[in-house]
Amino acid sequence: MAKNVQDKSIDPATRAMLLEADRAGIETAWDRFEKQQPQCGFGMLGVCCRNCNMGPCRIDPFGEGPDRGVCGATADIIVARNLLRMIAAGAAAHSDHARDAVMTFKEMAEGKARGYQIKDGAKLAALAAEYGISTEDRSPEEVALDLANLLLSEFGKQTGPIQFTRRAPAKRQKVWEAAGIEPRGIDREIVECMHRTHMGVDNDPVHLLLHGLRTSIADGWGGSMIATEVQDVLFGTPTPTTSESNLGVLKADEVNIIVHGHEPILSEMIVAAAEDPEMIALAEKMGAKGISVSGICCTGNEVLMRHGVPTAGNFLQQELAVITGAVEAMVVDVQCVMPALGNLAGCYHTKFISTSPKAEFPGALRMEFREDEALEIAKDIVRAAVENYPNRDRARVNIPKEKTGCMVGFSAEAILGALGGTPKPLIDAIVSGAVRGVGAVVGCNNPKVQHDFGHINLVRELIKNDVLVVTTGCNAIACAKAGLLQPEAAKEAGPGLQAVCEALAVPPVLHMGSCVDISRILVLAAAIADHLGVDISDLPAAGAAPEWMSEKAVSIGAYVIASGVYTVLGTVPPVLGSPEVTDVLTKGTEGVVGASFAVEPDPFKAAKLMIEKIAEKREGLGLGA
Ligand code: BF8
Ligand code: SF4
Repeated sequence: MAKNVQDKSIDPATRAMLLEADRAGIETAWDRFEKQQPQCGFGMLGVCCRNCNMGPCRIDPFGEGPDRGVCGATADIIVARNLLRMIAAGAAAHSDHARDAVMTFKEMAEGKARGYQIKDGAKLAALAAEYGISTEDRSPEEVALDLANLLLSEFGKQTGPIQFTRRAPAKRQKVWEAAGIEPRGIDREIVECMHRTHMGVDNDPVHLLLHGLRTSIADGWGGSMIATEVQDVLFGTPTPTTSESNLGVLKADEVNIIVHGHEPILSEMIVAAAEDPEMIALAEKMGAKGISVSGICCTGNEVLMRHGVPTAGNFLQQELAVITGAVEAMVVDVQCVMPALGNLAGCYHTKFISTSPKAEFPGALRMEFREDEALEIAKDIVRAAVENYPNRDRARVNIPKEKTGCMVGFSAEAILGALGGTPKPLIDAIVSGAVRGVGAVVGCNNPKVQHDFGHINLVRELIKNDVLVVTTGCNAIACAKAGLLQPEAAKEAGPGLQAVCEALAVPPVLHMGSCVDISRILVLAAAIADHLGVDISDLPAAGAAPEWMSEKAVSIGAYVIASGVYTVLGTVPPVLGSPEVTDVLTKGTEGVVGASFAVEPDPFKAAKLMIEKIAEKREGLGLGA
């Protein structure tokens, strides 16, 4: 049970809900984490293999037991293969999300997905130009159909390159080409990961890891970037807007619907359905003052960025939202949705509604979502939530008071727009030293570390040292809750960054979106590098994932270093059982892609590593450390 809530999270709303869980005798991820202790030592080191039925095999890390599996695979081979499979799974998750977004886009273009439209025609035209699609005398839908088909072909094509990889600086493309890691089709690279890691195929750790980088590039500059771009065309490219964050956004007197998961294809429609006068009238009939939608995880980030829909919290708060007793429906699609929610929802009046044909959960009410009747189905879902309002047990409602304002919506276009259409003002600030560099801080929560502690302390240290922070995913939500996404947070920044933020009236931490939107950070980095005529690896920039847990984060980390950005991980990846793999990831990749990983659980030390790297890159550019 939730003893020592202080140790579990730095977030007061989370602490309050953990105490409430304790009182109610309800188990959360933190309790299940404790029950898992001690976690499997072989698993943590990455030295167990189940890739064939001669196994499972494991390597004795102390050198006393077996040093190879039945087939002869060493710790180095096993660790590299396991890591490759993590990258494959992460790249698959982002890219399959992208595929569904493109399928919806295609159906929209064909007039089959009623309810979806082209919201950003300028972006459609820009993408058409990028793909060489003629726009002359053609309707936007005709152009969109051609674009959809070409985007879909990126998944299955057998030879490269993926078009969006051409957005990388020319020098970066050459690096990939020289290393033989320029990706071909997205699906092809992921399938090849599974092939290579099958028993008896690729058994060279370096060779395996290089393919991991190639697959991850197909994610970052492929699948994830496609998801971001298509979603922008369909739902609009985010522009700065304000909202609120944390569990205090839930309303005591309104129907609360939480959208959780990753695909705005669903959450956009739920947001629209909740604004329908018929639904609002029904809510009033049920005794509620209205309908309030809020988000958890990245689909929350999507609707936060585009509509200012409040975020109720990050990954580890999904169960806590239900424990408030005030949620009529938790509507989910794919990724980062804990299967524990079914049982938990059963202890409250909350309807746990699953919607994706791909993702079923025990204890979920299934309301499958289809693009052809999107708004109708979304209304059915909202109606189910509204009709559940009278079942709310007021005696069990406990909504924490914490909610914090935030400014969000910093797409690459919005950032460049705020700078007058060119990265030059930002570059000038970097050259002058007012802004030392840029830190990209992203990723999950993980009960292995104190919730939000790594995120917030790392970001605070960076801005204090005049490093502008760009953020996505659950880090962005942590920053929102801590007040770091407000222009007033500039007061916490060093004098140079503070002055820049005050001049532009922006926060020192820029929310760039969901995890697929890390592609926005790549686009921004490429724009800055191109402006300077250098490679991304020359820029005074560093990345971090202080509390990462998901396989998607492994793919992200891999493509960030493959793009040339040094990255610090706050939780230890399962690779330490292989000295060779550890060495390649922390040093060897430097010689291949100009960047490597570091592992540093202490956020203050992690910030120092990033600041040192930024200083090194500044010197490299002749800017003075
Ligand atoms: O894609 S940061 S816990 S919600 S995996 Fe999941 Fe991690 Fe959050 Fe978004 Ni990203
Ligand atoms: Fe064991 Fe080799 Fe089979 Fe893995 S592939 S389970 S190491 S025999």
